[in-house]
Amino acid sequence: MLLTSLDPAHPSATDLAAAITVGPDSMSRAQLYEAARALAGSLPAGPAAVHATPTPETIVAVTACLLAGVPVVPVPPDSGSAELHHILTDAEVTCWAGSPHPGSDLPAIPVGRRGRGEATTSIAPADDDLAMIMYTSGTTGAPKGVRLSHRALAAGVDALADAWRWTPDDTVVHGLPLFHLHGLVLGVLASLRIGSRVVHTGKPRPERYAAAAGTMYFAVPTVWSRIADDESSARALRRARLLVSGSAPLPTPVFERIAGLTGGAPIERYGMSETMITLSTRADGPRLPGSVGQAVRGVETRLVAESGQLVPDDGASIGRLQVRGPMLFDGYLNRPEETSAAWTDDGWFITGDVATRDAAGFHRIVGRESVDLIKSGGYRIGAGEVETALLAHPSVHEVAVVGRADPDLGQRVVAYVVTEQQNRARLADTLISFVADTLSRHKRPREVVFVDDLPRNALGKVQKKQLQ
Ligand code: MLC
Ligand code: AMP
Repeated sequence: MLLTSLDPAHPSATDLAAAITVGPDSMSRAQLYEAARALAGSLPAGPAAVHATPTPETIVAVTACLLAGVPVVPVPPDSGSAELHHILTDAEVTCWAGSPHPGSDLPAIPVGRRGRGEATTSIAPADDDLAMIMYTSGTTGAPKGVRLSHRALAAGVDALADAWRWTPDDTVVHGLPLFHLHGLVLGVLASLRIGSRVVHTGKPRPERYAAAAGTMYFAVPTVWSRIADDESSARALRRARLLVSGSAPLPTPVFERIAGLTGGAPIERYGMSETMITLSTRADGPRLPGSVGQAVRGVETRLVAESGQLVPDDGASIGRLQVRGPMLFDGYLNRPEETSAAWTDDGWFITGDVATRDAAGFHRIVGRESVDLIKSGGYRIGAGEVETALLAHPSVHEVAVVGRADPDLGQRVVAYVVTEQQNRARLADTLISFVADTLSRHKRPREVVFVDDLPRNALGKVQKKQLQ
């Protein structure tokens, strides 16, 4: 069973007060289990969507799906119309577990209603069953559904328990969104497997992290950078056992400032929705700025040069990072071609990131192969999906979307637009809202730059490097 701490048949099963705290609300382990079981008994068999607001209800709903063996589809609450429609239809969602997204009229099974206790709860999901379909952006097209099995999630969590010496005595604190790997799987489900407590701060604000008493704190680099700028909050984290950063590169000055203010160098770990966390520095190992550490238990990595040769483990030669291990996904939903393109013929997953590795197996992520995947505040945003959204606006003739370095978000979305419209200030605002309302608010461009032409090469391909 994936969520071992909730399993009444497990030898160490005991209740735990305040196992989950979200903002002002807490639930014991038994309260969570009972609420989730009641909902699980009412869920139909097909995939269920969860409107993944940072609330206890979301945690009950996701837990219910996992107990019932119903694939759960976490939906970003800020999803706009086109993205919401895409996720619900692509995943063939049958209902909402818990409250629905206001933009959907699919039936919703509320949390708190007594279940009929029928069928689904009595069927324990098998390890190979699909646990979750998590949507993530590619370089082009609409987001892809990443198919994660119970087995992959369990293996991913167990490898982190090993790397971070994560035990039931820990309390994890974070305020990350509950619709991605970081906040949902690492930030909540891992604790329901390991037996640790979780405090979700609603939003990942420095003062809220400081006010919570945790042993492990999780955040993306944007949040660590904000904590580093808030000295008193940062100093309050001195009592923590581990400060963990991931989802985007942690800049060296932020690493050093956090280490200086808290007395502990942060753990940096690397992963993807498709692979869970595959690389990490260890609780009992060295932590250097820029290093995402070694392969976690069960994972192997290799770095491949453009020539196809393996690059030497000298800490300097750069290669395309490929990984394999038991926590990898089972392919993209409904995308056989993209699924097969994601693996090499000899079974390695192609991450799309480029890296170095030294003789002791420590990796540095140097960047991404494609300029078309943007990481903004830890969110993965495809340039192609934003371009497609903008091209649907009648005033847009041509467009190129890039990620530009941003001191707070790491990268921010910038759209270069060719238009004949004269009132450009107004058009910029219109286009930003247009993307926010169709895709999602966090995918909206932060800037629109109007140009007469896009820079193109002799073959007509847009030269994005000239725009960054
Ligand atoms: C929020 N907004 C963003 C944004 N976050 N815009 C661009 N990039 C972002 N990251 C927008 C909102 O839509 C809103 O728009 C406005 O900014 C203010 O919202 P907010 O909620 O007050 O923003 P803020 O507090 O600044 O949020 C920043 C943040 C948040 C860093 C706290 O983005 C965040 O929680 N990021 C974490 C993402 C994450 O968990 N990624 C993990 C993916 S899994 P408007 O229009 O309403 O004003 C993964 C694998 C792995 O990567 O390795 O972990
Ligand atoms: P996502 O699909 O949102 O899961 O994003 C995965 C991507 O985030 C990876 O392919 C990397 O590009 C990036 N990423 C995650 N962790 C790190 C890290 N520690 N350092 C650099 N990039 C990271």
